Amino acid sequence: MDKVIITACICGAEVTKEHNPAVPYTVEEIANEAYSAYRAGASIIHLHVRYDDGTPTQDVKRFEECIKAIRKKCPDVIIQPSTGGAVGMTDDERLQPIQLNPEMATLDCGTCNFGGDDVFVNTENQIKYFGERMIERGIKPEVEVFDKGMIDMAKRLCKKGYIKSPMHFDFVMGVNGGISGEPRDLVFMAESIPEGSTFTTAGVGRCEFPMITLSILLGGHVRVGFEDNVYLSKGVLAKSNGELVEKAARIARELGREVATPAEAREILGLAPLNS
Ligand code: KMH
Ligand code: ZN
Repeated sequence: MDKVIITACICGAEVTKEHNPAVPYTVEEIANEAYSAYRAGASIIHLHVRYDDGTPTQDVKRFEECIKAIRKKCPDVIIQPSTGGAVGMTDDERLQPIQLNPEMATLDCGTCNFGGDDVFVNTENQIKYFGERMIERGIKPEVEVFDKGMIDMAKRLCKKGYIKSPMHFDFVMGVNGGISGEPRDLVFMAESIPEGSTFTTAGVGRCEFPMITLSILLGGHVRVGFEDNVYLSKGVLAKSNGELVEKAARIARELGREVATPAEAREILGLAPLNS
């Protein structure tokens, strides 16, 4: 089996310092959290950014500042901006960070309830629009799916040329409105993607560590971080994203899979080597 790629989703758009005081908002906090994750073994940083008061933003200048600050501390890490942003943002608002030509970016492949009255909207035409913009710029999408039907949508749009093959999926398990985070759900998702695809798994809240453990066993990759979960174990807040990554790396090694470096992650995902 390939080595395990660990993605750290260090900040997200919804989680706040009220949930965990270590959630980063400022450029410096975001860079420090990325560094803690990188040092612990993360080769991809899934990036949302905030203004200093914690408000989520897709502002390209703020992304540029954060990416520069992360690059200084983590020279070879893969930075994967979110194009999901926060619920309610417009398409072009969400797409701003792709102007910076990152190696990867997320491509959300369906609409779902997102807790309370929130609906995260990704219509078929929106997904096509986002997919085309990423192809134009040579950006590898991480196909983010919150339910099985979204895998089917991605497969259809891949056939039509809106997403390049082989696809790399992120299964987000346990969102209140998406597929739940039971083992059989993840097996179902993993068995539903086209041959030759790769996948990573994220589990929300208490699903995080059970889901990533199963993902490692199934030959997948893993995502951990404050965007998905702020606890290291039951009732114990993680002091940093690095602590969550450390635990993921420990589980991977215990299960006989080594952790991929950024260079190895690029090879597994078919990304160009750095500075090529
Ligand atoms: N914040 C969520 C509404 C992504 O990054 O692409 C969407 C999200 C997905 O986090
Ligand atoms: Zn995200």
